[in-house]
Amino acid sequence: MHRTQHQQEYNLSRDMSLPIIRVHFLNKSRAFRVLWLLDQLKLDYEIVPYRRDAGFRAPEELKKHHPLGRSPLLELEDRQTGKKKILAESGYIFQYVLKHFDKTKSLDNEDIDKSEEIQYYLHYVEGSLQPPLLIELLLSIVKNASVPFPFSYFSRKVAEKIGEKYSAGELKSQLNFIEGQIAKNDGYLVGGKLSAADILMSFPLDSAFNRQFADPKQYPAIEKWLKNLKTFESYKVSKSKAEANGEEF
Ligand SMILES: N[C@@H](CCC(=O)N[C@@H](CS)C(=O)NCC(=O)O)C(=O)O
Repeated sequence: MHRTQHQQEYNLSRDMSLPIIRVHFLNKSRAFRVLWLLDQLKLDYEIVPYRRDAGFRAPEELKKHHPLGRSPLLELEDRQTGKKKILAESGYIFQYVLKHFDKTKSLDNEDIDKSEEIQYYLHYVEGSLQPPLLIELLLSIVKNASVPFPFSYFSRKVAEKIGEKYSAGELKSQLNFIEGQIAKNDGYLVGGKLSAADILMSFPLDSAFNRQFADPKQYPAIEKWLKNLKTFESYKVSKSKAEANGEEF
């Protein structure tokens, strides 16, 4: 069964009716998970690398492909006509790839309820989980900014208050929710097996721990889940491709 599934995916990657797939990949960004999604599906793709500037922003070249100039972008080029399509938004990119390139539903689920749960996470990740993380990131920049005294005292206090009143508590309740989901789904987000939801959700949760916005010891199921995800061969393959394109882990 396992072998057949791999064989089908392998054939799919050689299918010349598939478009040429290019990932517009910014270092230190959400884009890594798109590489991982494609590698897990054994799809052929090219990487177009971009480096963040000194202000940690994406370079202007990205705007040539999409007006918002954000990464990831997924470019699909029709092999016959040369017509190109650009997809933005990680959740939408995942949804598109599942629909068009995961014919065996290896990262989706045959069970309709479970498939819907996966879709839910594709929206949840950017709609609900990222906002408190972004606020925590901005507050940590304010707290660590080199501002002269006494302004530094006030800016730090304001940042701490916003954190206490909103983002830290909000993040905690979201992490508790995710912790419970993983615990009751045998170590994965949906249906006790790897799905697109795990791949997409790994980035914000890994960043939350790495940036010390949350203590992994308080979320043992999430910590174990992240460790397990990093053992997948596809994860290692994507990681080495990302490193070859300037990423530092
Ligand atoms: N909601 C978008 C967010 C895209 C986004 O903000 N990407 C960041 C990288 S993680 C980016 O390109 N930042 C560069 C910049 O804003 O200049 C998605 O899910 O793809």
